Amino acid sequence: MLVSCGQQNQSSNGALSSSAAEKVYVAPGEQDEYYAFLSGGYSGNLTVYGLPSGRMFKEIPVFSQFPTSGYGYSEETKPMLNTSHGFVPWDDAHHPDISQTNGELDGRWIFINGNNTPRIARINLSTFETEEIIEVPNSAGNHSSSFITENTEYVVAGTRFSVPIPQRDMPINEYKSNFKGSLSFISVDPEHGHMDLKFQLLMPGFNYDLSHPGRGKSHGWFFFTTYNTEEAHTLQEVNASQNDKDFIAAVNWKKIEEYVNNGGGTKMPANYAHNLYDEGSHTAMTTMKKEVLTVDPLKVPGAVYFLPTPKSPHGCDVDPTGQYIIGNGKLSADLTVHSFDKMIAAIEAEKFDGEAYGIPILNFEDVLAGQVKSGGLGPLHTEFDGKGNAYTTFFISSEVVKWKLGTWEVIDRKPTYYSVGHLMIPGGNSRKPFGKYVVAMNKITKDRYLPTGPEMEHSAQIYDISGDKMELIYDFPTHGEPHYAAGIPADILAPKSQKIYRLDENEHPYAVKSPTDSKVVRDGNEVHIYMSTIRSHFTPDNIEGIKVGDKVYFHITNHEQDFDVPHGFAILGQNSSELLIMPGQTKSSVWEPKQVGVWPFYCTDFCSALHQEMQGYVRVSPANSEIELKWSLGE
Ligand code: RUQ
Ligand code: CUA
Repeated sequence: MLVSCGQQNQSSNGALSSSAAEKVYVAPGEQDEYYAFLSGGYSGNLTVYGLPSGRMFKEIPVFSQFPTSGYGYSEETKPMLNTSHGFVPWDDAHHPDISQTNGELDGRWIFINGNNTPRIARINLSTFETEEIIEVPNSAGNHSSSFITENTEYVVAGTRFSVPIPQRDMPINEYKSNFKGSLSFISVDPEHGHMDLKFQLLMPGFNYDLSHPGRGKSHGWFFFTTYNTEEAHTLQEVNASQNDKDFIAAVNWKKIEEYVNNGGGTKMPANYAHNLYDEGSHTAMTTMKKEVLTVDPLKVPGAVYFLPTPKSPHGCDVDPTGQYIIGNGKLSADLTVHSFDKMIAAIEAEKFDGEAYGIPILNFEDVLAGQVKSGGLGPLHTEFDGKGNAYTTFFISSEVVKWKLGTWEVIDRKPTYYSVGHLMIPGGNSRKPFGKYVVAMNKITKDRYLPTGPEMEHSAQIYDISGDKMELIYDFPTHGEPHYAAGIPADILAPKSQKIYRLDENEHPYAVKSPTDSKVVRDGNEVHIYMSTIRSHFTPDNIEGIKVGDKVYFHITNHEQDFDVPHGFAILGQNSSELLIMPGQTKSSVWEPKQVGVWPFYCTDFCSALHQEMQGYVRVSPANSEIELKWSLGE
């Protein structure tokens, strides 16, 4: 810590004394080498950056309403935010993970978890749009999520807080041995990516903090760190730190899958939302699911084991070979590395050190591969470069420590500014990492940027890790609070990025394929306006016959078929956001005029030299007026 503080004072020239500036400089017109997707934490979103430039390309709305695009405000996207608790337009998103094939990034989708109202989202990596959100029942603080198995068979979601399952009214102090922790395995359809909650493992009432899949030799297993094995229900900061060791839970999901496929498990009533966005109609639909298949681990012998791990471990990371499982005890200085081979040998020899709620506990020494005497404080997360090295973050001593797998020796350490949480190497959670850069995501910014009042954006730092020693080369502010991130080479994603939606493939029920089909239809007090738009007008742009008390739906189809030419739409007094409509897309907004008058609407996206002319009027008459519906353009 003292070392890092000493270096900190010289950091302004420290980082730039080498050729650091050159290493991050992506000249105007040039493109970055990697995409980095940073979770937005309490923004509920996902942000897209370029590496090494640190330039932010886009914010993708996921669990939060987003006026910039109208996500969560438009009629088509509102259903994405439905849950069993009603419309929940916010969440806390932590861990993005990119889909894989044979343990390598395939760049089809990225998944991310919502913690607070447990949900998992899937984002399409050619449209960069959220396509699906599934709620996770029987979960609370969905934190050990959303990590995927090496052929994207499952996206896995573990509960952080244990709760009564099913939920019921009971005294809090009866937590111990009554509350349970659910680990959910959500299958992913290999062709379309559609998610389905296949089974839920009901575990003892610990906190399940983080998780990662086995890979290579350990494919078929999943590992979860636990804390609060004390099962304390109050003053956790003291009461959940009593045990010298907690566990990593090793789950053989292949075994459970087989059990379930043979009719095993118990169906339990549940209530959770499954929201799916349809590409053809550009519209999301919610289905409420009523049942979940639960599995009692004791009914599947050989499926779940506990690996003792010191001291309230946080991160749970698996190296690219699948051999080493690293548990970072956040209250311990040393890192614990378990060996998959040793774990299997101990299981086969049935060498157990007792059990917890019937689940066998392995001997710490039997499964230990080694310990890294890190010299750091507060280890949290580990990533890998694919060259036999691991990189671990230390929150308290604010540093990244590089160490060698197998010999456990520390090779290098560099300070972060300050209090780093996760770190990310593109592909660092796969069989094939791209070990050129590591991005550290920090919790405290303080003096790094110009002050902006009491709150500063969080910061991220890029280190060049191509040599033996890490080199800090860049520092940039982030959006929300990024926890984990996922990176991927640009040449996997960029070529398949979608440019437009084809108008002839638009299946939206209110789409207007030709401006001559534009119309206004009244149905009681509901009015549907079928509108089209192209540079630089709306069709129609004058509408009369609307009355106070009407519910007016604007359904707008963007007739552009050119890359990067969205049009926007907003009308005075609208109780939601604008819309941003992509070429070929139809989007809808509701307006309930409350006052008579002539109200303007306009395009919100500066789309052409005549963008300011892109406007129209709606005449609103008293509720009892006899004015006929009438619409026109150019009359
Ligand atoms: S967490 S800073 Cu939400 Cu992944 Cu460890
Ligand atoms: Cu269309 Cu501005």
